[in-house]
Amino acid sequence: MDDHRPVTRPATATAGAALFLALTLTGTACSSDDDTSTAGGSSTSSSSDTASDTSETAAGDATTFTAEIWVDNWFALSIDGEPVGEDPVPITTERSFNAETITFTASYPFTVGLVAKDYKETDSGLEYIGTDRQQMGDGGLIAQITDTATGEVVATTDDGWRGLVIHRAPTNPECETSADPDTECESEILDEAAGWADPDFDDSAWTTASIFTTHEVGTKDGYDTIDWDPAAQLIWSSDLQTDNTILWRTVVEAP
Ligand SMILES: [Ca+2]
Ligand SMILES: [Ca+2]
Repeated sequence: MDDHRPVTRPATATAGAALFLALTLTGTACSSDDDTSTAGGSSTSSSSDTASDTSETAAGDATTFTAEIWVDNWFALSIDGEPVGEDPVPITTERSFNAETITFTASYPFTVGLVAKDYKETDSGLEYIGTDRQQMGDGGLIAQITDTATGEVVATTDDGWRGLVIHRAPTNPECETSADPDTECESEILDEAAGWADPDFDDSAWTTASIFTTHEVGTKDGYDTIDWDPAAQLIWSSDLQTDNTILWRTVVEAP
């Protein structure tokens, strides 16, 4: 049931690589998959001075960070345009409410790019289609990034994050109870813009995040396993239900 995303699939072609990185928790390997990894950046080996950079120490100020992320239902994380990890639990897993920890290296300032997906069975936007649980389903995201050495929280999800909805469905929510949602539900689907997670991408036209309560999101499972900083807030677009895939960006400045 995960094959109904012909629009978004090409842009997530690095998913396999990202999964590898998540499992190895390095964020340093796998730089040969596509042009995004070489164009991206400084998360592990600075691209600004290829002649001398043989490791993160060459940059002089690279720091190791720990990202803790909980998304209803799935995410992929990039730093300066380079994939560093993704939720290893497939979005198709029922009750995919796990939290994940990803370690990466970067130098300030660095750009966080995060794809967040609420589960949908098809492009109708619905889940549990054909059962008595057929519904739109809702999303939600919270994340915090910590300097691994000092323990200082240097970034949290808040209303400063900018997002772009690239899968919205159904745009006619009354189809939620349709016996044929794949025909009757309407959607708005965009491609991921090339380089959207790169530091120099212009996100000024994207909208800032909306803040939600734990009750509104219905946090559960992995959410409760993380000691969230008080500044970390649950975010999404303005619509938890119909906005299913969102690209998120924020820039982390030196504290
Ligand atoms: Ca969901
Ligand atoms: Ca939804």
